[in-house]
Amino acid sequence: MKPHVTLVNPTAPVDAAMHMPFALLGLGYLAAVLEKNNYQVDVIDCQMLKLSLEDFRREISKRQPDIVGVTSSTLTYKSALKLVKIAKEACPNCITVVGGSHVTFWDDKALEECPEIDIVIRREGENTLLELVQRIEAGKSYHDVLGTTCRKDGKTVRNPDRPYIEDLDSLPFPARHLWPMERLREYEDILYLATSRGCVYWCEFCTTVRMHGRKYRMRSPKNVVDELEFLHKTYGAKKFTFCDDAFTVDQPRTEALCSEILQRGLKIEWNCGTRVDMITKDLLMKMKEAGCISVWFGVESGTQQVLDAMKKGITPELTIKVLGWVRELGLKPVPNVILGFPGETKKSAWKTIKFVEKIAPDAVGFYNVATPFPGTPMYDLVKEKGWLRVTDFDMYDTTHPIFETPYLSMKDLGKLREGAFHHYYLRRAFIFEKKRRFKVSTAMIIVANLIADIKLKLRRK
Ligand code: B12
Ligand code: SF4
Repeated sequence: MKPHVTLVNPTAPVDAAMHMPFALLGLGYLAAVLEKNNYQVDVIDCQMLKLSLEDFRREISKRQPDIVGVTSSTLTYKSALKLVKIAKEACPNCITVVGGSHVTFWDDKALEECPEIDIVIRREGENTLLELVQRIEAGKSYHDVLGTTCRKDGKTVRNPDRPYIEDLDSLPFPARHLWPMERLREYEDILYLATSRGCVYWCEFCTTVRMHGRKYRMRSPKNVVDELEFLHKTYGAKKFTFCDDAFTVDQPRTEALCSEILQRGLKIEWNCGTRVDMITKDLLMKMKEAGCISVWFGVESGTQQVLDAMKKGITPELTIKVLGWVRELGLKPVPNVILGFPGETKKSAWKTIKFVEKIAPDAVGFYNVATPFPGTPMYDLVKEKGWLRVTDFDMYDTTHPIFETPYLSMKDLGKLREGAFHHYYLRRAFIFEKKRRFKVSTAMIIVANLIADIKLKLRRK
């Protein structure tokens, strides 16, 4: 009989800063590949359904799958382990598999920390999971599948990596129909898609490039626009986010993608993220013409010294120039910032905050706290230097300080981040007041921000 697979998205810790739920692309692709090969597959999205552990137990008991696959980032790792344990209790004969950006670099430890995990799938999961399911169906051994780590004869075996999928067009579109799409779209009327995998840079803090490879693999413009059209026809979607880490690495492809959208007459709005050194004013103009309204940039820092330490490969001058173009063209720039990277001082952090206010005065900067995710050189450095203070992964949501260096304490880093937001909101309130346009919504944002700060302080005590 063909195995029945249930894929699971764990909940994030209660206090973590979280995004609106949506149909996750990672699980969506895995499900689509299994469906294409005629396996029965379903999804339990604990985050979206707000399921408690007991709710999950009931749900998985009802379904009794043969294979349970749980995804996990660092933030959801602990929650994923709890679900795997429950799945084994509720379906004692099931095989449990975990995958995602955390366990890829925590494979042996995950097997050690959770005896209920049978197999860890590292990096890109589609072909590995498919082979595993096929082996299980055929009753064959699955201890030597490429891209997995598992136990054999009481020992942990890390099988060699599986080569990346070269032809991304060969993948089916993510199986979004396994999520209650109507309900999801009540949260947010935006659909997410990914047009590429991997990156050509090698930033010290980044998990993605170590997950998906230091090579930019991309879908063809035709394949991407086919998906846009499909989503438009199926769900009536008009707003999209491209989740790629660096959407414009291949500029001719981005241009061709825009031409394809225009040629097919798709009236859509979209946003994307990229690097400042991989975009031109002409390309931005073309993107705007094709429906782009906002671009997210990994600005990271306003000081060259910290950018160099991050191995980011950009300069503050270039960031000023590019964000200037973005605003000039009437697009919305979203600067993403990392405060507290090793080498950061209070002085450099404030320089960055002021820098962000200068380059994007109307946008709230995304001030992340430098978080050492396993698998990154930043994690190795922080461990090696003895700077790591917080080992509870529930705190790795990029808002909580996790380590301190001789140049910056955790307390100061926390204060800097709070300071950055206060500065922004107070400045904004001031501007509104000046224009006599101070709104209730602005006041509410300030109050919400203050409450979040108080919560943060209480947690730190
Ligand atoms: C979209 C996105 C989000 C979305 C959705 C998150 C998600 N779980 O998919 C939202 C906005 C919610 C989000 C939030 C956060 N994110 Co985010 N996000 C991304 C982003 C840009 C794309 C994810 C994606 O769709 N990739 C495409 C799919 C195809 O790849 P994939 O998700 O890795 O899935 C493949 C494999 O991992 C594997 N796999 C995954 N799950 C499973 C499960 C099984 C059973 C198997 C077999 C295989 C498997 O197979 C999949 C198919 O090949 C990635 C960067 C990236 N390019 O991956 C960051 C990334 C995942 N996010 C990151 C971070 C830090 C966060 C936040 C903590 C912080 C923040 N400030 O936003 C939160 C945490 C949220 C959470 N619940 O875990 C880090 C994760 C690092 C880590 N070790 O955890 C990443 C890698 C970015 C980076 N540069 O380092 N994020
Ligand atoms: S440019 Fe972005 S995706 Fe590429 S390595 Fe740096 S942070 Fe990661």
